[in-house]
Amino acid sequence: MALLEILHHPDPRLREMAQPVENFGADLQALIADMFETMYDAPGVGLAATQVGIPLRVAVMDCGGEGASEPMVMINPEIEFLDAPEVVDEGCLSVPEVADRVKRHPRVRLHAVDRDGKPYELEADGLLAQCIQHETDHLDGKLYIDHLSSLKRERLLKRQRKLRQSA
Ligand code: GNR
Ligand code: NI
Repeated sequence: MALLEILHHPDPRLREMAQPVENFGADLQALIADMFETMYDAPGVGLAATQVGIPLRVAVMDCGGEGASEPMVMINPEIEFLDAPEVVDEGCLSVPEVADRVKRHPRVRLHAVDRDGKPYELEADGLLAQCIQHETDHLDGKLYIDHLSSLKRERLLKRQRKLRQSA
């Protein structure tokens, strides 16, 4: 197991379109183990392979609330939106120090495969639904700040620069 380096905006590797996973062998299992270790260490509730410089469509998540750990692996995800988007607070390990409000769908149905390549489906709401959308965006080379107006995005990044200078 190893801790992986989490890339920060504006690293161009965060903008790559990740490729579907086709090989579910030992390399993938090792990557997933390292991603869980890196996510829990950060700490975060989700991590996409894109964030550690691996352009494959795999993400790990643990959105279990109240201390209940619920590790999940999502590979080659497809999302069905089940309702209209609403404003929620969001942050990202690749855009550290700041957070802002974006629109996400409160309920989604996820179609994905697990770490062994077996297809599964689940309906999610709350933080898990938000995380599924956030991580799938990463796999498409998108960040939550892309959902902000350019004015709000510039203000956020300026606030981030100030926080980092004073740190
Ligand atoms: O740890 C994280 N918290 C979070 C909070 C609200 C919405 C999304 C997230 S995901 C984030 C970890 C991360 O950057 N995953 O890509
Ligand atoms: Ni993120």
